[in-house]
Amino acid sequence: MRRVRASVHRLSQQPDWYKAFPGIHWLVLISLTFVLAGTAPAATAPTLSEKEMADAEFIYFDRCSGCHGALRKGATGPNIADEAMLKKPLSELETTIFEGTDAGMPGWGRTGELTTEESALMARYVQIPAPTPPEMGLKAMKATHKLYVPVADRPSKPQHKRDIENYFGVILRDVGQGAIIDGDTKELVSIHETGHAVHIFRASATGRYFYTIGRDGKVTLIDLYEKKPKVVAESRVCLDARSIEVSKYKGPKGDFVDKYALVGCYWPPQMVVLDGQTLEPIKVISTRSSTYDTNEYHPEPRVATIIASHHAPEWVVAIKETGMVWLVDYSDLNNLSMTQIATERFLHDGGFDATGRYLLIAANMRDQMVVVDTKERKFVTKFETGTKPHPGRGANWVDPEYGPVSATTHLGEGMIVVYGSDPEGHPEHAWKVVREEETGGPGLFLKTHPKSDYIWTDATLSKEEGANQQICVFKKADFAAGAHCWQAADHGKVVHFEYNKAGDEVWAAVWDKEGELIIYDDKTLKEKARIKADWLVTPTGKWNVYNTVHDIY
Ligand code: DHE
Repeated sequence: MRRVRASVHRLSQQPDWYKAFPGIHWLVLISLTFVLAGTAPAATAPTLSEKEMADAEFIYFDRCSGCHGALRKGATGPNIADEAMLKKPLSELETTIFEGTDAGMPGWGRTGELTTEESALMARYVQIPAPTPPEMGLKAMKATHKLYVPVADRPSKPQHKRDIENYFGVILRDVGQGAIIDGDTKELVSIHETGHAVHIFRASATGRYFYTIGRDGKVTLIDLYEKKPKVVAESRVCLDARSIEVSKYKGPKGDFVDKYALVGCYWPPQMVVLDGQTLEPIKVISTRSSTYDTNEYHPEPRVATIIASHHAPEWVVAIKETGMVWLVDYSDLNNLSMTQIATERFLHDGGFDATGRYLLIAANMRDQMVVVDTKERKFVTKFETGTKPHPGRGANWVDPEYGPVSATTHLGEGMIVVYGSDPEGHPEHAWKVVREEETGGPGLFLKTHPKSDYIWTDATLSKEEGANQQICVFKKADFAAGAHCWQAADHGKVVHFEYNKAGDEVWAAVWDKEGELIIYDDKTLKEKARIKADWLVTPTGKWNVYNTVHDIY
């Protein structure tokens, strides 16, 4: 078996945001001053050269801050502030960083992403105080805004014969690019520069555009009407980001379809409203606030999943560290109103039930799923599943015994947990765990389709040799029979699934420098096609336009 090669992204190729915000560099000096002035928390705090500090800061932003937070206060990963890390021997920290943990932390050295020297550097880095990254306000965001094609100059209908609704947007993670593939012909249609370690695509409510968000906060708007899809606008609105969503509401309170986009930042802790057609940044909403339970101020509440309500002109926004779900009303941005719903910490990813009314979000550090009613606009309940639930958008189907159900996989254990999600028709099972079965190992995503007989699960985080290259499916009609698994690849890690528009094909990615997309027939589970190409570098997430517009999962 081949091992995952070192990430394509080298330290010498720092992303634009790193160069564009020289404030990052003063952090180096401040941190060094702390250490040299002897104000570091203990005499044993290591010292780092300016270069080591710059390298470590970059690696931390790139690989660690997503789980541990820019200020290292913890979320999906534990608090790794310097005070606690100084109590641990350097050798133990090095091993953890290199090998990973059973709780779901990747072995950065084991998987080839960090060298032994880089793992050792990061062990020393976490023993010194966390530098605070700079802020970013509207003026700085507007300076990055580029409108390549004004709305009036865009075509009024598709300039090609392809079926846009069966386009797939595919993340090419380590090269910061997004590919668009024709789901009918499996041809590459276009490739776009979408930002450092680009995270997700979302289709606009009309399906005409794809929006992408890079981890560096770069947003792109890709027009699918063009003969070859074209980036018509871009902006950079955060230093660290994961989520984006559009406004979808059309109703008595107005027509907001594709009027706005909302970007959720990890740093600075804020969300940013942009014009949905031009990506001009309009409004910054800070998330600095207090935790739902202890009511203590948190300096870094990050924006996790965002999903547009179908019932009101609102975005449902998960505020990770405070455990609050904010309903952000976009109908009057000057007189902004928000409803803040107390749920559970630390919120991460989620999606709707089959009716589009209830939002199910993982509070993964509390091993719980929380349920929010977007029609009544209130908290419903929360319940335990397994170790660190991670549903992605989730999966909804009708169980022969329990009626409509939804499910999640887990970062911390190889288990799929199924719960009732039909409080009207099957109140006795609603929001209660009704089934659980072993998967191929700790995983990230599951997916199904209303027309499918199966639920697909990955085991991307499994540490067992080869297990992270497996796919396991469960039969809806006979779930208790357990998983049917097979080896889908002999290199890299298999991750994330998406259906085609017709709902009869499933696409999975082989996450590797020499990446692949495997396409299965959903009825026979047989491989139909395998896309291999030199442009297919580290593919991960993938989104079909039709399914994304209609919240089908
Ligand atoms: Fe993701 C969704 C955050 C690592 C692939 N990821 C999300 C969302 C958040 C998030 C908040 C929900 C967005 C939304 O709904 O608007 N992801 C994070 C992290 O903080 C984390 C754990 C660590 C990090 O440093 O970024 C992380 N994510 C990863 C990966 O390593 C993955 C597997 C590969 C990659 O490309 O980076 C990855 N995340 C995804 C995918 C989705 C996602 C494919 C969307 C799932 C969907 O079906 O819509």
